[in-house]
Amino acid sequence: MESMLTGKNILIMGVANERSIAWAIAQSLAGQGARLAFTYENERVEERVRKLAEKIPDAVILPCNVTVDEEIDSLAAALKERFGVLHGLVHSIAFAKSEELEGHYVNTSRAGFALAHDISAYSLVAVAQRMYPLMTEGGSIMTMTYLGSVRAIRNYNVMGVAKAALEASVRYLANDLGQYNIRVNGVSAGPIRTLAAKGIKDFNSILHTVEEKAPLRRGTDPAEVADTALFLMSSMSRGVTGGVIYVDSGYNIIGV
Ligand code: NAD
Ligand code: IMJ
Repeated sequence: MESMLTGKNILIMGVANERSIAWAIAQSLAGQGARLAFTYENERVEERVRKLAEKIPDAVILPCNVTVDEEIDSLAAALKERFGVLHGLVHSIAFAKSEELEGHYVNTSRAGFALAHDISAYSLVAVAQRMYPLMTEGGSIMTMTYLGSVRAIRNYNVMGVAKAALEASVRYLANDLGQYNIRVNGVSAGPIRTLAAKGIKDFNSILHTVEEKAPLRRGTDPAEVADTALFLMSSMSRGVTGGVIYVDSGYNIIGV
């Protein structure tokens, strides 16, 4: 059988190490024949990203700190040269200062709010505006989000507000880019032990609560997030845009 993503060129942003959700997604997409480009945030993670990406045949590896417009410009130029046409974009990037991820949201600083929104929400717009002109055969853009966008979750604080902006941004981008047959969606994953979960207070107890209360009575496996990404990157999801798909063992539907 022909693979689902044969002939598709897809950009993956947000691999930091082998636990990154973006890395699970990359493996799923590569397994279905996609040609992949990876970006890394800075030299600190470059070596690790190179080591991982080298496992994938023909992978392109490029730098991109999403807070720097010129780096996104250069990325778009490099992809135009290497790929010509782009079919998919996976955005799996978030950051807030650790001091904003504990205590009360009411104490959020102006600078902390701005930084979290810049990296975690605006970056999707900044990247989409430079990549959609390369999606001349239509395309699929996806980002990663979390339940803290719609519920007040302890310690998630300014990240929750940034994810709410990100999800609203998905709707506006979907409305703008639909005319070019470019779809834009979010995947809301349940808690997963990655670098972005490291040092988070009570993470263990949150995982435990999900395993106990979620309809499927278990946590979220990055591979199942990755397979939803595969669906979104493929033509199987051709009628789906502007939405958020929960991959969280059903936890989000639970009341008391
Ligand atoms: P991760 O730490 O592996 O990935 C976060 C990535 O963001 C890293 O690769 C990091 O390099 C990148 N990044 C941060 N600042 C950047 C910048 N200025 N420029 C470029 N890249 C930058 O952790 P993860 O859990 O794989 O997180 C990926 C996404 O999934 C995030 O959007 C996160 O909010 C979301 N998410 C995570 C969970 C979870 O429980 N781990 C649950 C739901 C959603
Ligand atoms: C993050 C903080 C607080 C509670 C949290 C999380 N819960 C979950 C996460 C319950 C599941 C992980 N998550 C969904 C994120 O989006 C994480 C984003 C993040 C994590 C860090 C940790 C290290 C740091 N800055 C960060 N910025 C964003 O310095």
